[in-house]
Amino acid sequence: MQDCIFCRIAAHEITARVVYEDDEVIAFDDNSPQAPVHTLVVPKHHYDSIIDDVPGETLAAMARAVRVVAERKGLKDGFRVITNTGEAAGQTVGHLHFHVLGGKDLAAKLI
Ligand code: DGP
Repeated sequence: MQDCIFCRIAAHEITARVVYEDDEVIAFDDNSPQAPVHTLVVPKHHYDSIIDDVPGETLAAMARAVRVVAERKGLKDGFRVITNTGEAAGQTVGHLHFHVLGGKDLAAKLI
């Protein structure tokens, strides 16, 4: 989708700080970080959100990318993965993405 910012990042039309990339997935640092580590894991194919009939293979590729991001960012003590779904949840970019958050103590709060 040409008007989708994450599709454009996945196509390298817009630059981002890429942490990991393979044929299915790109992971890059969020440009408005909410934690010392805040990286987004994004499928290269466009899905609006987690409820958009996402193939299991894509979800598995995203999970593998989360693990690589955690390793590369040194999140050995733990981290949080969330995916906002819909406007009421605060989803602002309509392309499926996992937020990987860490680098500080997140245990006290739900989000
Ligand atoms: P959400 O609100 O769950 O849809 O999260 C969208 C995130 O995407 C938000 O934390 C900011 C980030 N973001 C939006 N546009 C860009 C961009 O152009 N580059 C990068 N690196 N991050 C972006």
